[in-house]
Amino acid sequence: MNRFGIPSLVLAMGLATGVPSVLWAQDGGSAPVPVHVSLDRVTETKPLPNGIEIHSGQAILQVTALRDDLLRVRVGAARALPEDASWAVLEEARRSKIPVKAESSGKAVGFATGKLRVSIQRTPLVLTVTDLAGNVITEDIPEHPVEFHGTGFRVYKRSPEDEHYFGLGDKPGPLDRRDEAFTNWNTDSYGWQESTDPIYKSIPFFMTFRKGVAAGIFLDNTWRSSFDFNKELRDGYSFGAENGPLDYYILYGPEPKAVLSEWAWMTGATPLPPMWTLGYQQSRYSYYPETEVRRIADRLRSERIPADAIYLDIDYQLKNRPFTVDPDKFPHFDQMIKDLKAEHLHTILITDLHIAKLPNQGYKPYDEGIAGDHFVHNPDGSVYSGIVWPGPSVFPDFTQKSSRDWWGTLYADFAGRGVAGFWNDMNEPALFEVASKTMPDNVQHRIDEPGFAKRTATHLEIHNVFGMENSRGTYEGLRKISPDVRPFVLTRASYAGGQRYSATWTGDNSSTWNHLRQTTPQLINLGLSGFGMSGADVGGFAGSPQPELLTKWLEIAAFHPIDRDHTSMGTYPQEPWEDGTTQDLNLRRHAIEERYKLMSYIYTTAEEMSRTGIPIMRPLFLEFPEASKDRHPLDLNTNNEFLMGPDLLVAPSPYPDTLDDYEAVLPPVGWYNYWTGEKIHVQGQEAMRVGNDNVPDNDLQIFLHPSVDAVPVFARAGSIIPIQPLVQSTMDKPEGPLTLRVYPPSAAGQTCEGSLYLDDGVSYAYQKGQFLRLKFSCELTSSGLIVKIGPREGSFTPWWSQFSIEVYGATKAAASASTVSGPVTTALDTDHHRLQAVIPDDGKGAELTLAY
Ligand code: NBV
Repeated sequence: MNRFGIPSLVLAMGLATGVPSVLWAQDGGSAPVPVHVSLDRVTETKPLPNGIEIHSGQAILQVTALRDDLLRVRVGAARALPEDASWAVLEEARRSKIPVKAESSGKAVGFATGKLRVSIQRTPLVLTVTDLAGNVITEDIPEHPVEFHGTGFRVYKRSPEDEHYFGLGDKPGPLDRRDEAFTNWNTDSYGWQESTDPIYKSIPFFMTFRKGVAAGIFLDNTWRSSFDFNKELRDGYSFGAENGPLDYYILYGPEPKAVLSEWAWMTGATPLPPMWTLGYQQSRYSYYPETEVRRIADRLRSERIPADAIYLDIDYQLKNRPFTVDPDKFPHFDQMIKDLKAEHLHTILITDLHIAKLPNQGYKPYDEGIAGDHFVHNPDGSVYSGIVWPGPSVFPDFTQKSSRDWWGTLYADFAGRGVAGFWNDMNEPALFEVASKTMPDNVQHRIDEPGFAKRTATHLEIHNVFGMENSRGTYEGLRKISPDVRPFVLTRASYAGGQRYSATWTGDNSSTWNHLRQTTPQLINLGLSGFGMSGADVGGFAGSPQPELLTKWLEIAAFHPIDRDHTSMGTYPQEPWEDGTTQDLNLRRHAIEERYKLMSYIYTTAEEMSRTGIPIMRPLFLEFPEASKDRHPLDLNTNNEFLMGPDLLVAPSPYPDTLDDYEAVLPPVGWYNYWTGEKIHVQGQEAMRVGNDNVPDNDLQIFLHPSVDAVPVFARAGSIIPIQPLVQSTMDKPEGPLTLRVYPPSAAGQTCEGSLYLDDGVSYAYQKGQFLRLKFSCELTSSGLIVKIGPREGSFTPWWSQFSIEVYGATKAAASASTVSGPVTTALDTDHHRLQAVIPDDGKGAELTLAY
């Protein structure tokens, strides 16, 4: 056996003969199953209007073009292609077709789209995809043809040494997946570490990036799958699964953002989140009784820690039974939710999927579920039960639409009582008292789903998609219960495409500096896998953080998509006012306040994500794919930096527990210190142009001195960032003007841009035009700066009536300032390196001309 469980003898036979080989085994006397199929040469070709079909003996390989930049490859071992169905890829995307131009030569056959060229060499069979500029996007390895062994398969691709790999969901470890190997099998991983694999999610999608050219590969297979980047073969990567369809997609950039937009086109983008979910969230396992929840809420307000949500973990329930409330611990549950709402705090409840097995006890989720036959079965047809928090429990059959729909109805009661969000934990699914930590492999699920053939499937096939379908049931149920309210669902397990239904977090991390450090690669890779609404337990789940660690974590997480402080049972209290000096409290508060001041910017970024699939938290190479000399991903030089949205670069120390100076990389566009407003002077940088071969790598680096005070943040030269007056909750109306921080570009003639998106933050009225979109720009001239604000788009009326325009990098007072209505007064603030002018906003747009 080699490391993928393939018998070596079989492998050797297939490789040695060089002909398509098929060995047959009898599967318990029923249909024969090919034990070894190797697609090593083309025996027949069939052009298709949208691609090509190839036969290699019994095996069929079909490559089709869904778009000019998106291909699908399906392979069947024995005369038939796998079922054309998917949990991840939207029906419209799978049905999409474009006509292609067939191409053939003596040696190869293939086709071309408007952006890609597909070539299949006849002997040995090698599939190569190049772009029209000749860049190889992906290429089979001739010595390692696509092979099936029994029910499993493996695909090998060439891996040039300067190619890098990103994505694969929440897997811990470095940002670049190169030189690592991974398994997909959703696993409850309390206390996971940097080397733990697998953990909670399976997202078999990764992005390749080489010399500024990005592409994506998605293996649409829910069985246990594995990915190997340069471990088995130094110059190759491979992917495979132990069963199920060989069905993969090739996404072409060349810009990495284009790959993400295609991914969103295929699998859906993160929906526009309710604005309050971008606020600070307070959690722990568990706040109870009711008086404790009220104490936390009151303390958040009295300490003036801005916050939008409080979580109730499992202990609010009666004997851990989902969809119940313990009346002793929470005697006035409904009133408590109302009171929290009056304090502008939303309540989020955990609702695990394991339903207590309580026959004849009037427990509605069990009784209804049994009556409707909604729980998964044992092979003998009886209802499967296993032990989780409530004791013996049964599990909804989420791959059956009717059962998902029923699950969704369970939320009507809590939603009606004012609960604002729901948390789906333990949905790998996690089971107690069994070595596998999950259901037995032979548990029977029913697939009864539009687009799929109706059939039963074993747990082996459904396991990795179970959590996603759980969150889907929750999300779709909430959509029906309150059609005009945007749901908030937080899931722990998921599969590719799960971002359509739910936000996620990185599970049970630990209160260590290394885990804080780990948040950057992990959240970036989640974003590159589609999950742009994600967070890590701030302060760490397992254990209790040192005071400085909690402070630093809150400082950094203020720039993460989700900012939720959460900790385990039995740990020291971890709220921002706990365990630390007054200075710690002030710094923690200040970090959260900054997030609230940035809310318009964060929300604008979230709206962009909902349209384009570009995540809130971004690696540097996503915005600056051409920035380094040899066009390698800039992030490989940085360790811990990330971008929040397009314009803010956050540069925490790679070793946050040390006091040593460290190097940060600033992409060559010019930057301002976000905190002080000062222009950063990097030698030679202002003259640099992105994509210029003369970019000297070492000049992109600056040295930073770590300090507990704040994490270094830089604003991109050429950006305009909206800042709003501080509020204590997104439900508060900000008082005062909307500030536009203008960070001028580096040279006269250059421009800057920015935008703002706003709506009511909670409903779908924006889909009927009730939104506000503003576009900002500026132009640096030889005599000053012109700032332009476009007219309002959409019918939503904002809270402000004035703009406060702050131009950064200013060193002297303006000689003159005016709008079309006449001269404007300006003020120079040398401490903050800015010139400020306040102008009215009548909704029609404005132009401020500054001379200095
Ligand atoms: O529900 C309790 C916890 C929860 O706080 C945590 O965030 C989850 O990841 N849950 C796991 C169950 C067991 C924790 C040991």
